[in-house]
Amino acid sequence: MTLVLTTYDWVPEFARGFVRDIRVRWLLEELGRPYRIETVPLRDRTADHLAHQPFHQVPFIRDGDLTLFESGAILLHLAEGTPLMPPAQRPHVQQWLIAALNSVEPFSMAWVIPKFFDQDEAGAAKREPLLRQRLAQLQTALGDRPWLMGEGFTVADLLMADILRLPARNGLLDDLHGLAAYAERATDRPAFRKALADQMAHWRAADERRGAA
Ligand SMILES: N[C@@H](CCC(=O)N[C@@H](CS)C(=O)NCC(=O)O)C(=O)O
Repeated sequence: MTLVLTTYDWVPEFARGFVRDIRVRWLLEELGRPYRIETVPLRDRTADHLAHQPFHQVPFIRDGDLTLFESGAILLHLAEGTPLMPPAQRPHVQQWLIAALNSVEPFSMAWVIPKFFDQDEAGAAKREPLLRQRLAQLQTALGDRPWLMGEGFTVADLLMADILRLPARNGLLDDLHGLAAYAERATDRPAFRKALADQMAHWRAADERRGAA
């Protein structure tokens, strides 16, 4: 049965390319796993949406009989048994994936919310030093390795690199050359490019449907 990935039916311009279904699309492209997209309304959120995602968010997936929300849990589930989660490295891949979610993303979000959602530059500036500190620490931990596990790209790199995209785009990696190169290496992968192009096409199609309505 084809895996179903659910995202919003439409989002405003500033969120495009960053809605977290991108992580799942990216992994599915890396794995060459077919999937189709379904949507839930962003504006008039439904009870059916809440039944699949208790915080009324996206993404969530349906994989056969299994329904899963939380992008991290979805990535862990899909990567299991694939080269993106080598069995010998499993505990450390999980460690870095959770570090991405729990030790890096919260600092990024604490800066993203004032900067992009609230348009509060002073608030964002207050959060920036802590985010910069985390990013510098991450660069030190990465050292000279191409990927967090060494030679092989894993699902932990996929998630970490996705989380680095907004800080990178806004110049926060400009002085962190090793980390910037890591993020670029990851997002240069054909699977990411395809995932991003597909997500952007999804929003364009949503605009067209709105225009036609
Ligand atoms: N921890 C959740 C966060 C999901 C999340 O923040 N989704 C955003 C889209 S990227 C969303 O649904 N935002 C709308 C909202 O929070 O109401 C995950 O990683 O899946």
